[in-house]
Amino acid sequence: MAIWDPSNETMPRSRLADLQNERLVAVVKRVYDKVPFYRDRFTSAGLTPSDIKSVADLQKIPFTTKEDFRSQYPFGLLAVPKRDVVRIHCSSGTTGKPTVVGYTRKDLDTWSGLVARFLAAAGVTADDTAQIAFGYGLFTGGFGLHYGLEKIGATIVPASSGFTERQLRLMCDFGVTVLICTPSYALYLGEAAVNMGLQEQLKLRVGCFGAEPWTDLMRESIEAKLGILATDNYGLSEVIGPGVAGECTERRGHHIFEDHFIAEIIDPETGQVLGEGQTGELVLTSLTKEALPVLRYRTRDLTALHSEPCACGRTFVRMDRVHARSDDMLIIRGVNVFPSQIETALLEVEGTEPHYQIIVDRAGGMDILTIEVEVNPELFRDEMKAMVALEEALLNRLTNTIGMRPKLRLVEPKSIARSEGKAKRVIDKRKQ
Ligand code: DLL
Repeated sequence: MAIWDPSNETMPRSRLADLQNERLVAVVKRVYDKVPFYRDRFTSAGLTPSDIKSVADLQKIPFTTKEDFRSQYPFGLLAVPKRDVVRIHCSSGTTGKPTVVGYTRKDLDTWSGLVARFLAAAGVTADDTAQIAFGYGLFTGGFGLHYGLEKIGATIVPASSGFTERQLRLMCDFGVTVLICTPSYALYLGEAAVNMGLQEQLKLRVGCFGAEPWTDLMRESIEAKLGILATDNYGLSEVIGPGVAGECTERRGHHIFEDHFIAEIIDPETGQVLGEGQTGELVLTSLTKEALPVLRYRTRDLTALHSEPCACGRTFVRMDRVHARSDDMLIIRGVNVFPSQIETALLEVEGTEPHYQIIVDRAGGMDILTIEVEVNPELFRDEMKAMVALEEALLNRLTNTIGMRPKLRLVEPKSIARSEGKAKRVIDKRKQ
């Protein structure tokens, strides 16, 4: 059976179960043989690959976490020799060290096929002109969507992120019909289109958005401003990038591409596997990745699974759209940011106190990250020059650590409210 086969999407559940069993047994054997990390994990759990005979045995396998990626930085989780890796991508980690993922040539083909699947499910065809306004770089969004669209045969406008006026100009001039970006940027583009009086000139019909949570209200607003059907797709670097799951035009949850990934839902506190329809943390096992297969990866994303048939005919289970996480990771303009990264960066620069607050807000559809930090009393009394130097040093350190330039406010000693219990470091006004 082909590694990427769109007909798999409608296969009977019994055949899918056989395929998953076969692929799981093979991937377990491969990681045990090729990745010392997994061999050690299996040994510590008293397991050998022969203990995993089918998906029914999956729960015996220990979880893999983002911390494991960090401890194996950069290439410890590779299951192939480095010379077989043809691409590397990253996502930000908890301490400034990114999570590194690698792809073989075959992985890139599998990946583009998976992205093509959700694009096709959203109604994208070879007749479309698609503008990619995701950043092209270490983030999996730009390149991931690019090659998926090539597989579909759409005409690609690789605009990358930013330069909003130019984005809109290109869309009007080239008759762009499909927009690819984060939902927050889509909203921003929509608002800019209204302000620039360009709505009538836009030919957009479909949006394929992902990489961050968004509400139904936001969806309605994007659709009204851009005149499109807005669809959602889900993925994460550690598992492959975009292309883990996506909505069909029914938009009743994301179909998970189960011929390539096994999905489980666990209680984030106990690790206990939960039943259908119960909300918990999504755990994913990759079945076909060559360079970097993952077993039972804890995504930290909260969702629930549903297996009743979908009107579109796809037999894959659906997951609810993701609105929350079980850890403190923030997603700001599509970039993953952990409060602990910010704290580390702040404390590395001399002249600050360990009292700070992280404020995330949204204005004109754009996320705004502001960090307030107390300056130490001597410096605060000092002349202005020292404060300017401190501000510059902090901004550089923060930008390097989290991958975006925040707004910074240096505030007087003792001006940030002290708490008697857990400090409330993050104020996410987007949720209020
Ligand atoms: O965001 C991959 C991606 C790119 C998905 C483009 C879709 C489109 P990471 O940077 O590793 O990868 O971030 C993964 O982003 O664990 C979720 O918390 C969040 N996320 C991704 N898609 C969605 C979505 C890419 N549709 C993390 N809804 C994940 C809500 C999402 N959250």
